[in-house]
Amino acid sequence: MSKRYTLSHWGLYEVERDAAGVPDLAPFSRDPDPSPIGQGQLSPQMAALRITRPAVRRSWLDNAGRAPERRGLDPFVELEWDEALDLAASEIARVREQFGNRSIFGGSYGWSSAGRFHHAQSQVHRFLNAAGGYVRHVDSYSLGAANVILPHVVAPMDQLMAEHSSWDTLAAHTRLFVSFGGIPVKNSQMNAGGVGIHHTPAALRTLVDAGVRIVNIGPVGDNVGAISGQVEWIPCRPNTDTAVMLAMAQVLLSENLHDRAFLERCCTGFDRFAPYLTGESDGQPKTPAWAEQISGVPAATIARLARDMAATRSMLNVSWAMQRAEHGEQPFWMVVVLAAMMGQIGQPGGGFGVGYGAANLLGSPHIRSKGPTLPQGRNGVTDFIPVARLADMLLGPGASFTYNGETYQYPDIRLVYWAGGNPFHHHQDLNRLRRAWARPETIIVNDPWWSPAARRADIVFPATTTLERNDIGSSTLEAFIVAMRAVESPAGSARDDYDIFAGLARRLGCEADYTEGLDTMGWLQRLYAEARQINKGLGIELPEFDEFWQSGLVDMTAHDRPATMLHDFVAQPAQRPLNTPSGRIEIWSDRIAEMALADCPPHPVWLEKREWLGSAGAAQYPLHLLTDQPARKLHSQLDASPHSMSGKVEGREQVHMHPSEVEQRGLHDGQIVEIFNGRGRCLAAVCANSQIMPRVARLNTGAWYDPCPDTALDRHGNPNVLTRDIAASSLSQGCAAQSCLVEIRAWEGPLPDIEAFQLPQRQSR
Ligand SMILES: Nc1nc2c(c(=O)[nH]1)N[C@H]1C(S)=C(S)[C@@H](COP(=O)(O)OP(=O)(O)OC[C@H]3O[C@@H](n4cnc5c(=O)[nH]c(N)nc54)[C@H](O)[C@@H]3O)O[C@H]1N2
Ligand SMILES: Nc1nc2c(c(=O)[nH]1)N[C@H]1C(S)=C(S)[C@@H](COP(=O)(O)OP(=O)(O)OC[C@H]3O[C@@H](n4cnc5c(=O)[nH]c(N)nc54)[C@H](O)[C@@H]3O)O[C@H]1N2
Ligand SMILES: [Mo]
Repeated sequence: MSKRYTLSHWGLYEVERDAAGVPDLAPFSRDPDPSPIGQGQLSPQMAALRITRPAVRRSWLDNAGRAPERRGLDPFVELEWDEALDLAASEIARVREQFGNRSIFGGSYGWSSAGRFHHAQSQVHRFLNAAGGYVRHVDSYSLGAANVILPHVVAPMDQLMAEHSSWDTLAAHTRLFVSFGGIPVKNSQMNAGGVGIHHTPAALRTLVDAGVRIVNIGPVGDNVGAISGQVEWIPCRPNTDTAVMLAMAQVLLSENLHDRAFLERCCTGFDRFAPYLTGESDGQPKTPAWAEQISGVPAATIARLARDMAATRSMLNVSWAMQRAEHGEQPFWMVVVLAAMMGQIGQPGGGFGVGYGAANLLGSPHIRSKGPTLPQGRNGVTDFIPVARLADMLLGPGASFTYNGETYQYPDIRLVYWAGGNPFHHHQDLNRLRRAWARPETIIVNDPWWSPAARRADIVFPATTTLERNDIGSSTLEAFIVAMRAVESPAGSARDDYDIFAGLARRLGCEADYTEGLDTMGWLQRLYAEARQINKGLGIELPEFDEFWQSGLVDMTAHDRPATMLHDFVAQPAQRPLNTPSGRIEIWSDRIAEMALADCPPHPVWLEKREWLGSAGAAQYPLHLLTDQPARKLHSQLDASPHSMSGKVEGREQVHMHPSEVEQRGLHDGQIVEIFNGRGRCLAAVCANSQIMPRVARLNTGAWYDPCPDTALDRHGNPNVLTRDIAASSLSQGCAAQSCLVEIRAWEGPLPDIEAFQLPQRQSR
C-alpha cells in the first residue's frame, strides 16, 4: 500500500499505525530538519481540551440582557446540534434584518489549520458572503506595515517573497550577509499551509561552510539558530534599525561609495533624499555618531560595516518583527534604499531580503506553483478594517480612520463570527480588547479546542481538526501537494467547519450558494482540477485526481531553480518596469507625499517613537519588551502539548533578560516574576541570557490567555496584556506589538494556579 501523509504548518508527516491501528506521525523521510512541533497534534493533553458538543453561554441563552461583560466568566450550556444551529441561524437572521450585513464582523483573522479546503477563514468568509456579506479585514498581523509600504516603493510583499533570492544563490555568490533582526531559524519551522522540506538550517550551515561572513544587528544575539555562535552580533536598541541604516547610507554618500549609475537607471528620487542624509534639509547630518546616540551601536562599527558592505557582494536582510512596530514602514523602505545605493539589487547574492528565516518559503528553491483555493464568493458589504484595528472598531463605531491615503469609517458591529483564529492570542492590549469584546450583542466561534477565544464566545461550535477530515495540502513555494486523508474519526460530536456552515446556510436559505451541491470529496476534486489546469499554464503537469489521491503526494522538486530577486527588472528597467508609479524603485514617493502623513513622510526617515528606550516613559518602565514568535509552538496552537510545556517553568513562559538586569533587580534564574506596565501585568519565569542586550526583555507569544477573574493578572505569561494597541502609522494601521516598555519585579504573593487548560464549566439544559 502506498504511504499516507498529512500536512501541517509545521511540516509533512507520514502516518503510521501500530498493530491496534492507533495512528502515529513520523517526520517526512526526505526532510533533513523536521520540526517536532507537529507531533503534538496527537497528544492526549490537546485531546483533553477538545470541545465535544455545541455550547451556549448561560446568560446569553437566558437572554436576561445577555450580560456581554460576562463573556469568559459564565458557564456554558451544552445543546444538541440542531438546537444550537437553529439558535445561531435565527440570531444571524435577526441581526441582518435589524442592522444589515454591515453590522456583522467576519474578519476572523487567524492561521487555523493547514489544508486548503477546510481553511476555516475561507469557509467563514464564503458562508457570510452567501448570507449577504460581512465586514472584512485587510492585511495581516504578520506584515501590516510591509504590505502597504512596499508596493509604493518597489513591489508587493507577495511578489518579493515569490521572487526571493534562493539560499543556493546566496551560498554561491554572497560574501557578506547583514541581517537586521537575525535569521530566526525557529520561525522557519513554519509555512502557512504547510512545509514539505525544511530548508533554512541546512542553508545556514552551507553559508558558514562557504565562508560567508554573517552579521546580526539587533537587540538579540541568539536568533540565528545553531550557527548563532559563528555570527558577529552587533547589539542595537529595538526600533532603531532605521537610524543605523540611514547612517550607513550617509557613509556611502559622503565617501562616494554609492552606485550612481544604478540610482540613475533603476530608481527615482535620490536627489530629494540625499539632502536629508547630509542634513541640508533639516540641519541634522545622519552621521554614524548621530545614529550611535539613538541605537547604541558604536559609530565606528556602523562606518566600518558600511564600507565592508560596499566592497563586496552583500545581502541585506530585515526581520518581519521590526515592521510590527511603531513606524514599521521605515526599516523596510530604508533597507530597499540602502541596497539600491549599493547597486547590487538584481545581482546574484546581492541586494535585499525581506525576512530570511521568518518562514520556510523565504529563500525556497522551489517554483511558485498554484495550489487549490476555495473561492469565497462576492461580498455584499464594502466596509473593511485593517486587521489590527479590531478593538478600535468595536469601541468606536462611526469613528474615522485612514488607510493607505484614504479615509474610512468604522461600522457599528452587532455580531462577530470567528473561525480559525484566536484574537486573545493575536491582539495587543488584551485588557482593552476585553472591553471591546463586551460590545457586540453576539459572538459565535468555531474551534476544535476550548481556546481562549472559544471560552469568550456566546455560541461555540466544535470543529474537527485537520487529522479528522479529508483535505488537500499545499503552500506557495513548497514542492509538494499532499492528499491529506483523514487519520482518525472526529472527537465527540465535532463537525467540519464546512458542515457547520452548510447547516447554518440551509437555515438561512442560502445553502445552494454555499455548497453548490458538493460534498467534501466533490469539492476536493473540483479544486484539484482547477489547480491542475492553472499549473499546466505554468508548465507543471499534475496527475489526475484519482492517481494523486492514491499516491498521497505530488512531487514538484524537478522544477527547482536558483532565483535572484528583481533580476528581470534590473536587467531591463525600461522594458520590465516595476508596478510603482514611476516604474522604478521609489526613494521618494509622490503618492505618499500627497497623503501628507506626519508619521510616514515621502522618503524613509528616523522618527521619534512613543515607547522606546529613548522616550520619557523609559524612566518608569525601563525595559523594552520584545514579544517574538514561540520556538515550541505556532502562536497559541498546541500550547498544552508536551513539547510546548517543556519550554515553560512552573507552567509559565520564560522571560529572557541580560544577567545584569536580573542581578540589578535581585532576581535569580527560574524565579517567577511579574512583568508590568500601565496596561497590564503577567507572570513569567526569569531566564538570564547574555544574548539579550541590557535594557531589553524577551517574552515569546503563545501562552493561552489566563487572567485572574478578579485582578486581570495573567498567570501564564501572555505578553499581549502588556503590548500597546496602536498602529504602526496612519498609512498602514499595521500591528505595532514590538513597541512596548515594561518593568519586572519579583512576584511576592502565593503562586496562583493556571486555569487556561482547565475546561470551562459546562451544564446541560
Ligand atoms: N505581541 C505580539 N502579538 C502578536 C505577534 C507578535 O509578534 N507579538 N504576532 C502576530 C502574528 S504575526 C500573527 S500571524 C498572529 C497569529 O494569531 P492567530 O493566527 O490568531 O493564532 P493561532 O494560535 O494560530 O490561532 C488559530 C486558532 O485556530 C484554531 N483552529 C485550528 N484549526 C482549526 C480548524 O480547523 N477550524 C477552526 N474553526 N479553528 C481551528 C486554533 O484552535 C486557534 O485557536 O499573532 C499576532 N500577535
Ligand atoms: N516556531 C514558530 N515559527 C513561526 C511562528 C510561530 O508562532 N512559531 N509564526 C509565524 C508567523 S505567523 C510569522 S508572521 C513569522 C514572524 O517572523 P518574525 O517577525 O521574523 O518573528 P519574531 O520571532 O517575532 O522576530 C524575529 C526577530 O526579530 C527580532 N526583533 C524584534 N524587534 C526588533 C527590532 O526592532 N530590531 C531588530 N533588529 N530586531 C528585532 C526579535 O528579537 C526576533 O529575534 O514567524 C512564523 N514562524
Ligand atoms: Mo504572522
